[in-house]
Amino acid sequence: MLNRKRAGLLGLFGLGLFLAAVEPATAQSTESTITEGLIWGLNEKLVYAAVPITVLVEGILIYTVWKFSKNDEAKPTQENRRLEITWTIATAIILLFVGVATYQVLGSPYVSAGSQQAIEEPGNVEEIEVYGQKYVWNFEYSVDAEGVTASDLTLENVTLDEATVTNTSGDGIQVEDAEVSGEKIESGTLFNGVVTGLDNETRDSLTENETETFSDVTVESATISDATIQNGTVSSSETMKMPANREVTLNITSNDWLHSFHAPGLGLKQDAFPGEWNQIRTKATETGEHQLYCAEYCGSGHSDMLGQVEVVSQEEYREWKVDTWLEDQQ
Ligand SMILES: [Cu+2]
Repeated sequence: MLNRKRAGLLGLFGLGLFLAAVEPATAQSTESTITEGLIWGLNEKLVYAAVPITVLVEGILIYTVWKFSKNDEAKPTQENRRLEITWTIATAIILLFVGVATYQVLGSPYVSAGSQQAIEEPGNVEEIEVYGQKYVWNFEYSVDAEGVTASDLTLENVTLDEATVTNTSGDGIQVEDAEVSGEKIESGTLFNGVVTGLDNETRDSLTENETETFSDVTVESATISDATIQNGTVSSSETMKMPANREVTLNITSNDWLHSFHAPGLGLKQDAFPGEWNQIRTKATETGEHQLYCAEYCGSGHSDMLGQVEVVSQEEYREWKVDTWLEDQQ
């Protein structure tokens, strides 16, 4: 037979156990991206609203069972207007809280890309193209970089379309608007190149630092220094690089059929449909490596459709892109 004191202690012990059980769910808010922070923040708010309600309801239930278990005759409850109005209003307030808190998160552009809500820094967004395909993830990045120097690198077939060539006698030729393997170099200096399409007479007639514009000039086996790369692209497979502390938009599509980009460690998930582009907008708050999955059953190799998301510093990200771009030119 339980007395009141024992029942109270038992109740407290049960409450402690329950709180210990829900604690891990609220403690996981590590926030490696703004998106993840928003999602876990909402989860935390809802858990803190749900716990007191659960304790109250279960408490009343247990108390009622204990208190009235020895009644031989069940008596009907009298109408209690005050109690009915109280629980109606309390429920409305709780639902309103859940609705407003959820809408704030679901309406955020970091959770629902394409949302009308304003974003923190609208400019300076890094865009990465994501292609799902049986059974691998491929990524494409754009390269716009200044001051790229690769003096030990040999470029093949540099086409100077409407280029401005300055004869700097031995210091290399300066180029503007050059095209390297179909990619544009805004300006730079080419060394050691064999210039074709520019006849010797014209070249020799150029005095030092004189500038002339030519079309269809080709430079073979040249090296490059201090170039500005514009509209270049590089790609990677399985591992996606991503800069930290910078706005990122992932444009996601599929080359064959349904897949789903899912990086739970970053709080990111979006379907990949062929012929359509879905977006994820986010900003990583720290560097690190995260597992990437395909979260849409896509065939026999679905479980092997794994990848990595590497969040690196902005400098490392830029360097990686430029190095990869230069390697691709060789
Ligand atoms: Cu898949």
